[in-house]
Amino acid sequence: MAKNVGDLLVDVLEEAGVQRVYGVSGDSLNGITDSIRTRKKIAWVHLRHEEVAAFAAGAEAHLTGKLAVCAGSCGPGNMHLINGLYDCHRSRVPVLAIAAQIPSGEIGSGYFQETHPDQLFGQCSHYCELISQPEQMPRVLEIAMQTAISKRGVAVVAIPGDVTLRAAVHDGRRVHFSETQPCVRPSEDELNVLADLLNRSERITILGGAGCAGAHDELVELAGRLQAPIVHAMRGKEFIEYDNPYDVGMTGLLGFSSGYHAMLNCETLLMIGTDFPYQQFFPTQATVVQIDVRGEQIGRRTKVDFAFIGDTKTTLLALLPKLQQNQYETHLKQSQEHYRNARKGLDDLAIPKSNNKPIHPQQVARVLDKLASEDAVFTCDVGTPTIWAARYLTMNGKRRIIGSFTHGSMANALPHAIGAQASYPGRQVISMSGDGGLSMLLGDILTLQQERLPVKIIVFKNHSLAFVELEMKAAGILDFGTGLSDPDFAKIAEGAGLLGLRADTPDQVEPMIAQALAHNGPALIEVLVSRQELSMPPTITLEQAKGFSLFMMKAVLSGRGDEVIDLAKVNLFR
Ligand SMILES: Cc1cc2nc3c(=O)[nH]c(=O)nc-3n(C[C@H](O)[C@H](O)[C@H](O)COP(=O)(O)OP(=O)(O)OC[C@H]3O[C@@H](n4cnc5c(N)ncnc54)[C@H](O)[C@@H]3O)c2cc1C
Ligand SMILES: Cc1ncc(C[n+]2csc(CCOP(=O)(O)OP(=O)(O)O)c2C)c(N)n1
Ligand SMILES: [Mg+2]
Repeated sequence: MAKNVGDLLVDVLEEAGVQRVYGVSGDSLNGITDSIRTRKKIAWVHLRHEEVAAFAAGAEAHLTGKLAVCAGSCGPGNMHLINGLYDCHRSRVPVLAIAAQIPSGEIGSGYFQETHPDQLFGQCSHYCELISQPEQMPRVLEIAMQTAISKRGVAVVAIPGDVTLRAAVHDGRRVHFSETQPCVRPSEDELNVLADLLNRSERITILGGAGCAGAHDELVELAGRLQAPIVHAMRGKEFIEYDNPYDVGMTGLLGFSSGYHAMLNCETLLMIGTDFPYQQFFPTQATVVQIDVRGEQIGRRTKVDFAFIGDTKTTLLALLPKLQQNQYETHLKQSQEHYRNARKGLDDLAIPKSNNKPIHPQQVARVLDKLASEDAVFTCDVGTPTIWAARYLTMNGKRRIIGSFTHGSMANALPHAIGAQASYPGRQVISMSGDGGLSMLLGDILTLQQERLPVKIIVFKNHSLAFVELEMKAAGILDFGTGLSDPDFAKIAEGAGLLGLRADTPDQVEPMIAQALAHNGPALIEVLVSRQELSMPPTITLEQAKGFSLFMMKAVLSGRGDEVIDLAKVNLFR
């Protein structure tokens, strides 16, 4: 049978190594799904909501580093992809979205389900084009794929259903090359300037982020040479924290006070591969150096005195031979000591003091960390699960963490877990879900059973949108609209074909998490955790706090009820 445009589209994806397409089917997608149906190398992952499809593709791309694909039918079908695609785009993971379009002859008539995907997706993609003629295929698709991969982000191809069913004009893939890997680094002269600056500095702190992926050993060697504590930003945690004697924790509101102080006390701040967004946590006096592979990232967050464009690993390999051993140890030693104390403070909070309710969420996260496998993939919802993941999950170079860290969308954890599990069927995947987050995209709990994905969901059931409640309290306004009248999630899970468990007291936490992790199939445990784990310290009056959102404060949530905000050295409200 002659090939149609839909077949050609699937051929190209298959040849490029795409193994699955996440989506919800629809009339306008028939030309594509019908072609996928007959394939052996490419699968259709059938979800209940297209937003989940986009998040799932994002998780796959995050873990594999390769192009992942999602699809939605015309109008509302692909519109549902948008929030998930925003997340992929802002997290810079390569994702192709196929947005089916209404019949080509109807475009512009206000037809049933008519939208304009080429305009709708413009803000969350690097490339977004309509294929209106078979002649454009596969060139436009290949440009989209190439753009998503090389610019890292989303590319969208909109294609009317009738076009996918027309005879293909061209035969197969036009481009045949593997992913390029250029070495990008500053010039020799620039490296000499950088080396000279670092060789003259005593108190140096490194702030590293996700751009340090793949450069762990070089980063540790650099820190040793410079006697520099390494502070990490959230997306750098999985690449920087492990096997790293120089790590002094994360900075930011959810970070460690040690991370904040190591940055505050330095004379030279060396930012490497980070876009840590909160300006108020940067030092004002230090000389700031920034290394990033993207020039447009330089100076976005703080003043920068020296800028260098380069890939972290390539740049550090070229820089290291130029660096002398820094003899000044005090800054590093003090930062490490501060980190040990901060770490101990947080660890103490994870030990249950009695078997009384409610359970502290820190205990849950700590037990998860202890029982999870060597190469577990954790996903965490935006809300307090992000705090527990940041503080209690131990990384080791094999474990991974996925969250909606840049876009900050609720309900990401289950969808991300679906994508992680679909791409790594044998791996342990754990979703740290909020009760608000889980219920927002609850429908896709059904996917776990249908697609045979043994994801383990841990629900932090605090009967509230707790993170927002905390922000309201911090802003000095009465919390409103944050209570959740929760269902029995364990029963819902049982009804959806999962193992459903419920932990009410601290002594049930460990055995139940162990049972869920050992279960041969998907499982959900709801854990009744305290609602107000982190509240404002009584010493801050409403009047003082007014007008400050938590993220505007120069403060780190310490985690202790009486001393919750560990104020920075400078007076917070001066
Ligand atoms: C509720 C909530 C609270 C949060 N609180 C905190 C907090 O307290 N602290 C915190 O740190 N984060 C927090 N975050 C996350 C925060 O919003 C940012 O997403 C995060 O800090 C960014 O981490 P990053 O700099 O590692 O990654 P990114 O923002 O992804 O930046 C990576 C940088 O590396 C560059 N890069 C990529 N590849 C390379 C390469 N090969 N070589 C060189 N450069 C490269 C990129 O161009 C980019 O500039 C929170 C998120 C949520 C949802
Ligand atoms: C889609 C979306 N809606 C609203 C918000 C604002 N928001 C951030 S965290 C949060 C609460 C999350 O509640 P839950 O999942 O129960 O987690 P908790 O903080 O209670 O642990 C809300 C409403 C958001 N980030 N994303
Ligand atoms: Mg909640």
